[in-house]
Amino acid sequence: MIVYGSPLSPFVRKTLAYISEKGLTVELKPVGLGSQDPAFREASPFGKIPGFRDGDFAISDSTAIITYLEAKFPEPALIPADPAARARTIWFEEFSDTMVVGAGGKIFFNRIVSPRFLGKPGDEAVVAQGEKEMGPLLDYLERIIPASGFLVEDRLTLADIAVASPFVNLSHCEIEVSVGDHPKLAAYLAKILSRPSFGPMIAQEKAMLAR
Ligand SMILES: N[C@@H](CCC(=O)N[C@@H](CS)C(=O)NCC(=O)O)C(=O)O
Repeated sequence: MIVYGSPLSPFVRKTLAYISEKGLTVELKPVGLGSQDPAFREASPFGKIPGFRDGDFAISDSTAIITYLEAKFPEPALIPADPAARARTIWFEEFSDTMVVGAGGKIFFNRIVSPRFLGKPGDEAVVAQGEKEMGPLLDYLERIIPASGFLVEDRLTLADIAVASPFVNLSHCEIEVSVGDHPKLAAYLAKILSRPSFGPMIAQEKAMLAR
């Protein structure tokens, strides 16, 4: 199986961490923004990462890829079977993919992508807007993180993988969730992001950005 993309994308990172937690192995084929690589474009017609291939089957979108893998490899179940737990898991994934990535992406794009990869200075007004939008999202997570340290069913699910992933992009911008302001969220992120599914990947990303 192949994943096309870069772990600097929160969607690629989510997919790779999920694959690791499933105990599966994939080949990561690095693909940059705008790549016209035909095998990648067959998987991802609009060039978004991650793309994915399993033999003749090719598709894009982290949620679609994870849906395929969860159906093909049901154990360990990272999307619960119980209706309410399943719905909550998908809620957290959607919340993170749209709201957290939406706010965090404004910061990451202008602090890292634009200056480092596009050769254009970032727009600090957009960064400030992203930080403003992030505030209520952090407060929400601080309020609802259960004592178990897992968002759903008191065990690791896709919800935790999806929610933790975009916070790595913020840490690349040297924006850490502060223990002073959000102690539960800071402890939660430290625990999820130190798992073997995330830890080595984050170290590799940091090394890539340090070059
Ligand atoms: N809903 C998609 C979003 C994928 C996405 O927007 N990826 C970004 C990188 S973080 C991308 O490829 N952007 C390039 C573009 O839009 O051309 C998913 O979950 O995979």
